[in-house]
Amino acid sequence: MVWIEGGTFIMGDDDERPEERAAHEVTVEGFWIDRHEVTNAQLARFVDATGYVTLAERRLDPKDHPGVPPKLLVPGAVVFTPPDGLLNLVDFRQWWRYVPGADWRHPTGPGSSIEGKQNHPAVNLAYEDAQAYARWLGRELPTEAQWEFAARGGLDGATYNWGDEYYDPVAGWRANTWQGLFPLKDDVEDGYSGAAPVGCFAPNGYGLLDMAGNVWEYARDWYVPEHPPEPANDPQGPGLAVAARYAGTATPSVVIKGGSYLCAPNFCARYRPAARQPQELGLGASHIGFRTVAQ
Ligand SMILES: [Ca+2]
Ligand SMILES: [Ca+2]
Repeated sequence: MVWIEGGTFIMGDDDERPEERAAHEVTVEGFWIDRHEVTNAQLARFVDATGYVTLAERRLDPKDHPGVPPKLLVPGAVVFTPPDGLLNLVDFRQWWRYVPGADWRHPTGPGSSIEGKQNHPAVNLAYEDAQAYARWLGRELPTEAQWEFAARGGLDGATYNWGDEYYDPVAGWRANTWQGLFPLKDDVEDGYSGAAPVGCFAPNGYGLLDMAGNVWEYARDWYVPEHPPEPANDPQGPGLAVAARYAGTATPSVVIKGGSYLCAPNFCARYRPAARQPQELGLGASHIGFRTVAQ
């Protein structure tokens, strides 16, 4: 882990997507954070030691899913599948599939495995799985403020973790993202199609790896579709009640940060520290992992 000295920074970005507004000052205390995304090898140690079964491996209880036919109550995760053609860039069902049997040991479903991928980020995990791992180590998931502060690596106000230019021909690619036309064709100019082993790209100013791209990472916070104006300087983020009010449901989504190998300039471009996206509870995906923090 890496010690991050606390400090005050500008969280959010007024010039990018609406959900990143309003940019506001936040102060975080010092904390430890994992240098890299939690890997398959690390998750395996947790599972071996505790017998923990991830959500994507558990049988689904019909009581929790009233009205869903039993044959659809099969555990799995959401897996990216490049489409042959594309009608629009709105309907994500063209490139996301719920795959029964997809879990952290089977990243793209039955028949796939993590053999030779011990240093890849663990994926297809639900928020509660990530939290269970963190708590086993006496840690937590980072708050969104902690995560964003750490991602910026001391470059307060920069668009990217490394500066203001997405691509510098001299420095080369700084993160595992998607080059070419998403979701049809990944030109793989950065050398990696899909997730890469952790730490294939240069660290940020705090020595942290893959704080942009590779896989998204869970933050601890509930998601609201903007940074709430009050309290402006609360590093804990909005509480459940506030997020539930925004979401109109008792179980709002949580925040994910950092973007992934699927983020492309023509689509989400969320490989920026201010970028954020909601992820529903109880569902893992092939482009989402996590890292932990300790006080
Ligand atoms: Ca890539
Ligand atoms: Ca990442």
